[in-house]
Amino acid sequence: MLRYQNIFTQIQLKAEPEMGIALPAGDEDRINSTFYSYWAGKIGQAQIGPFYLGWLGMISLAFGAAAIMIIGLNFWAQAGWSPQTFMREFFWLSLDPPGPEYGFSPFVPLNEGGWFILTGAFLTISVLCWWVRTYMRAKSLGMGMHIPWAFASAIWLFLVLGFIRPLLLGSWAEAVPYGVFSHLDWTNNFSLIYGNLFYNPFHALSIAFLYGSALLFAMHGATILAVGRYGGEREIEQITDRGTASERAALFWRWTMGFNATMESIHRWAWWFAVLTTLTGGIGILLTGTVVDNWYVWAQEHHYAPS
Ligand code: 07D
Repeated sequence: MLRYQNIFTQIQLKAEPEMGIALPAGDEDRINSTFYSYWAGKIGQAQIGPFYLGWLGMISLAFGAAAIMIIGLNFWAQAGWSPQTFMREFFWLSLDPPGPEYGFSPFVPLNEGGWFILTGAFLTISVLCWWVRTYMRAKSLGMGMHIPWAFASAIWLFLVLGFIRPLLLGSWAEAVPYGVFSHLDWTNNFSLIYGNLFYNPFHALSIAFLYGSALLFAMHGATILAVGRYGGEREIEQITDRGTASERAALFWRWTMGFNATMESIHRWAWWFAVLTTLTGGIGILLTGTVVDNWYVWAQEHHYAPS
């Protein structure tokens, strides 16, 4: 069957909704209603839906919403239940972990960090259910597991920061607070306490992959847009043809830097850079305070910083 496939079109088609491939038997938790959004059509597909929610999606949204509600209500209580103060002080409000006197005990009075532990538990349930959902939906569509594994890398850093490292150090007080400026202050203090995080080689690797991800994304996005007039966004279809958008895109990089990634490999480059950002980041945070107490001293001992 002939299908109109260009998702970057300027023309917004409004016809019978595209419902996609049939779901496997026994996998029918789909909300089949759809609608069109003009503004969504400006940046991608105008058709919204069908959604697949299912039990995992519902559990995830419920726990995620409960976590955000707990954070919000704690903020509001700190603002003396005044909406104006809540808005004005929003960036400074914070839900903090229990103090060091509570160690890693799960039984902490709510107003002394109990809410923080509950929020972390709810957020973790929410994020893990969403992960299983990405796994199940990818399986259901016969896709590879690249999205769930990339997401798992981000969840690894999230769990190291909020759970695994505090567990290893036996103290909730090590966890990152929920708040805009408070979490920024936490990162700054963390760096100062452990002797300047710039000397942690895993932080350095994480930065290299983060910056590298941005660079690769900019290069790839720009290349594909630049050959859009030749249908460059139909990347894989064009891979074997001559004179196509793909060939021009590849030639551009070969001429300017002597090497070109392929239409397939550029996505592997991007995937690995993104995944390694949080993978190396999590390793760096886990080592801090457990294996290494002062990164500057560590760097001096390893002839990485001047003695
Ligand atoms: C955080 C984890 C995944 C998130 C998930 C989301 C929800 C719901 C909702 C709460 C992003 C789950 C949650 C869905 C949430 C509600 C309501 C991913 C995350 C699954 N640094 N630094 C990094 C730079 C300095 C410090 C990474 C640059 C100073 C600390 C990155 C500089 C100090 C930590 C990076 C710089 C310092 C980091 C983050 C420059 C003091 C970390 C990667 C130029 C400020 C984290 C190893 C990322 C890390 C981290 C960049 C400087 C401290 C590469 C560019 C010297 C403590 N820094 N940094 O993708 O991994 O995060 O370190 O100065 O913990 Mg740094």
